[in-house]
Amino acid sequence: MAKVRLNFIEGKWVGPAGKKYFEDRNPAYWKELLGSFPESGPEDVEKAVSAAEKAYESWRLLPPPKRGEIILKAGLLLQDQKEELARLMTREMGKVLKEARGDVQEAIDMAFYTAGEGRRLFGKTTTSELKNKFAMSVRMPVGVCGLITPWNFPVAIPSWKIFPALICGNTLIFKPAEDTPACGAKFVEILQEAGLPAGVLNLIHGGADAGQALVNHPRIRLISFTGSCEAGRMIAAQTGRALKRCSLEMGGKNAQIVMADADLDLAIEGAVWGAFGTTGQRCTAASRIYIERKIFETFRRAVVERARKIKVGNGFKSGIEMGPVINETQLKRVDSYVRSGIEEGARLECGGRILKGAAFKNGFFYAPTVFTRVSPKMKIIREEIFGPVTCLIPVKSLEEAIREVNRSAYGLSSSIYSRDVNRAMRAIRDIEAGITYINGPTIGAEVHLPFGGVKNTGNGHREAGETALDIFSEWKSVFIDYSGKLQKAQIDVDGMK
Ligand code: UN1
Repeated sequence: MAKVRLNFIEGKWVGPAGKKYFEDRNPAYWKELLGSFPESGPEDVEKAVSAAEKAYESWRLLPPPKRGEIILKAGLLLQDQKEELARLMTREMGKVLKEARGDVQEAIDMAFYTAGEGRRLFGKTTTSELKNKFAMSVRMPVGVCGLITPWNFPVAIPSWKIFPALICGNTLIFKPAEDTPACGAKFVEILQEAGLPAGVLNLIHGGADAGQALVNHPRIRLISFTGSCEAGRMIAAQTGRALKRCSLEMGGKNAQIVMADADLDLAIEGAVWGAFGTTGQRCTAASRIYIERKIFETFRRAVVERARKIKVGNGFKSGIEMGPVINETQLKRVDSYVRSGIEEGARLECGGRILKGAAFKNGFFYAPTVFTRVSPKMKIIREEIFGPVTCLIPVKSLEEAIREVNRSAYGLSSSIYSRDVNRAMRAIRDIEAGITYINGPTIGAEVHLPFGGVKNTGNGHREAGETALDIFSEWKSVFIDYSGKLQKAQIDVDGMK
């Protein structure tokens, strides 16, 4: 029997109050069971909140450079255990091993970056309108935070939330996705090994019930969520009513523009990686490619030819370039989007089917899919599919391309391939997205820059970079009057006296 796993509350591994468990399986070989994890609910969350509140009292007072040292240690442990963790990730969610290593590397980068923040966490000092008075701003922690993370970057995305939240002095309840509980648990073990005191980081496994219990818990001051737009909308409404802080990072319908003056081979390579890397299961994946009409035919032929040749299979096998889709529900969802594209009149250039046969038995594999003749009304061009599906669309000019790119309800990542600096600059200025790449694909953000998007992609926050600190801290303005008398702001205005 596969191992029964537990929640982690106040430094101890404990079972769920409801005594129910869910199974964690390998999407490349569904017969393989990784373990059974707690199906948690409000009672478990309540215990975790109490533990986090208790730990908060001393954690918030620990000097930030000391908190940084624990994060640095966690980074070093992640480095030591990179291979083990990457292998666990490939087994648990299917991405090819090379990419899984990249996912862990992103968390290592985030640890090293955030550790140094312990000696910064800069506020500002400024002037006062009154004599003998000093003014500054400082950061305060928020309190107990609930972190809800997705399965597609099961180590990197938790690191974007956990490390900045910790450096700011918060205590946490972390709920990893139901599809990747083992990676989540491993991350928590590493932080524990790094010396994090009991109760500072609590782990609650489960699905929607556990998530809802976190979102609706009155003593959780902040929810940070990455996942679907549908769930995010609900969380925004609930936290809004409760006047709770909430940062959301949701979908994308990211576009790549290719101008006729571009390095064509580079743009083709970028499109294929952007569309099919991580089986298209990145919120930054390129699912719309706008190509200047003059080069459309050449580009189309090359991308379709490349897509057909992509080796799909178990991410552990050498030579495999694309792993499975995360689970059966998602596989069916991807396929139903493809059917809708065909029904709405788009032309299927390649793929468009669930892969069957001995090599794919017991796994959820989908063929890399390319559509052309797509119109702006079609679902496949408007909605996030989160699978290996992309659309190629001819445009006559940069202006038209940018107009089409901006038609989307989302605005996470974007890219333009062009050798013309003027065009690149216009794209930087005019594309409505949180990220724009020049001569690079839509995927591949680095952790020291803000990550997030506009419109339905989020609610105005940016993770990673120094902007993450603004999610996980509250500003306090401090005024120090050393005049020895009552000075009235806005009233004692004659500074000369
Ligand atoms: C995501 O898909 O949710 O920029 C995150 C990238 C990665 C992170 C993706 N560094 O594609």
